[in-house]
Amino acid sequence: MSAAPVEDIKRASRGLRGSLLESLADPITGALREADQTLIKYHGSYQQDDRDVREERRVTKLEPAYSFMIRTRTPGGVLTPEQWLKLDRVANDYAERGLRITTRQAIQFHGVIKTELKSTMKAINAALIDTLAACGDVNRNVAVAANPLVSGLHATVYAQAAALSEHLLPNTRAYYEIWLDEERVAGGDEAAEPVYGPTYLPRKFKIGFAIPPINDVDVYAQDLGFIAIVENDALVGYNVVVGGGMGSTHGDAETYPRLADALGFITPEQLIPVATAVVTAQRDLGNRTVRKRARLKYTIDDHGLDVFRAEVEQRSGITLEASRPVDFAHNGDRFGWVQGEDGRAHLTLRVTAGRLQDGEAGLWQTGLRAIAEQLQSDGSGEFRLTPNQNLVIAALRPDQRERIDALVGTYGLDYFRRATPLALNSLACVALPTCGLAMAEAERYLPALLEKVEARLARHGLRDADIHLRISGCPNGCSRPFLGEIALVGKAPGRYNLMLGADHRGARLNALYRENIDEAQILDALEPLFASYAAERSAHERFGDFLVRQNVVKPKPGPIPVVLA
Ligand code: SRM
Ligand code: SF4
Repeated sequence: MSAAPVEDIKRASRGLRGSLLESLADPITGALREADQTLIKYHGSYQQDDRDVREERRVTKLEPAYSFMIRTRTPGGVLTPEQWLKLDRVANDYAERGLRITTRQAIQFHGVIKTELKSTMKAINAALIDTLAACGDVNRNVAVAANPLVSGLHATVYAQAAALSEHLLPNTRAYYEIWLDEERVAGGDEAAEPVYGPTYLPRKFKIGFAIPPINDVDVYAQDLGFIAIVENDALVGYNVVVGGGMGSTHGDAETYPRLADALGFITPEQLIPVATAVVTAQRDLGNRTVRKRARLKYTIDDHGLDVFRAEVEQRSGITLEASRPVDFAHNGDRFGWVQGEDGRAHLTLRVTAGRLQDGEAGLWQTGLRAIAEQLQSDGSGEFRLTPNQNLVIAALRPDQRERIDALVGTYGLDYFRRATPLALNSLACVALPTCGLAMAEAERYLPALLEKVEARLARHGLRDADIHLRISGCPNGCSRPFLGEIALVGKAPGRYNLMLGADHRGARLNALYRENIDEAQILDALEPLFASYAAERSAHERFGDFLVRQNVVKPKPGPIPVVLA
């Protein structure tokens, strides 16, 4: 697809204003004007329609059931209890289907109608949370390891990530004028954008910070990743990795998932200049003609890693040192209670597909409201969203544990105690009914799929096998499926590509095993593999590694060596 229309919209937008005000004021339709549908993304919102009723409304000649998804900018997913309560209120007052934790530690609201969009934005901002640049061709929400074990280090890395997120925000005042009624600054429409320039980036851009040994952010899937290097319990710097990304298009070999390459090592002080140099190099070298080839991963493949590194060094004035050795244990979360090194306690809850809504699987919204109120009255504790769509009730004093445990039990939020490892580590993107790009179900199908795969595992004594399963409704890869030991990638309603053989550390992509198959075929394809895994695996050998060792699939080697049993 040509990128020209989007480039033109950005250039003509007068600092992302476009005709959003006119679109919002138009009472005839629940939609925005076409160009404004692109521009609103930079304000953190997508126009969508309810795909469950699309056909029925078409037949009855009604316009699609338009509504808006809104995504927060919450670097590292850290929220105070006060902020939680305000976002919970937003979900009740304006949205459908509760709150949704995303794979980049944001909260999404679905189903907000156009006439309530501005009130919703105001209510989110009243919680001192904005949505600016949560979507669009800019730096997105910065992901940060939620690992609660290393409290001091988490605080340091989080502070750097939050500062970088602020540094890379667009300068435009449009957001504040349109949603928060701030006065237009006299003398011009466009604030200078020293980092982005008038057409912003060629494509979305994503940054993640990992703290080994846990790779919960899937650092190799980021455009720009920082891996904390710790010596004697202190942060000495970061390994910088560039060019990760998941998105691809079925049948288009020009697009592919790719893991990030090592750029080199930097000290903490060098973070902002190096990150800015990577972003501006992508701004200037990225493909602005073919949008599907516009991500940094393609810029690096087109120009070569060495050329890109030289560009970053020249722009930042910093020569990167050789990367330091790193290894990761896994890319999942640590569930249950852990005691941080500073004595604070942290409880990680499993949230299936990130959806926080009252239902048979627990009173998630009501229960978390009660917990937030408790933290508020205790004057201690915070929430951390994880990049695996889970929730940490973090930084608690030891005396708070019992009260929080009681609330977790009362509202049925203790699924993590019963769930199989397969269920604990699974990821699903939103897909239907809101995602306009979904080809198959993901979030809504995950619970049923898990039950069926668990039953097949149980037949081979593998109920407790720790296997990472991911499902996405299309190959854009929002649940980072190409890093799943087992992954289903939507192809058509009820049909998926079955991908196998990633490792469990986020350091090796999987490979296609069977194309365009339905549920029965998926289960039948997995069953003999479970049987041979049960019979022939080596001690501690993970499912993905086993499949590679057995030549069931032949994925490309990843960025850090894997020792196959
Ligand atoms: Fe995503 C587009 C949901 C993380 C790759 N993503 C979308 C849209 C906005 C559909 C659209 O463009 O119309 C989805 C909205 C669905 C809905 O109804 O809410 C959507 N993406 C999500 C979320 C909510 C999935 C989730 O289940 O949590 C995640 C929000 C993250 C956030 O808070 O910012 C989400 N998306 C990701 C990730 C994972 C990550 O960033 O770690 C990826 C793969 C990494 C990457 O970017 O390569 C991802 N989303 C995409 C792509 C493919 C981009 C590409 O390079 O081709 C698209 C389509 C596009 O941009 O054209 C997309
Ligand atoms: Fe939508 Fe595809 Fe992303 Fe799933 S992976 S949320 S179906 S764009």
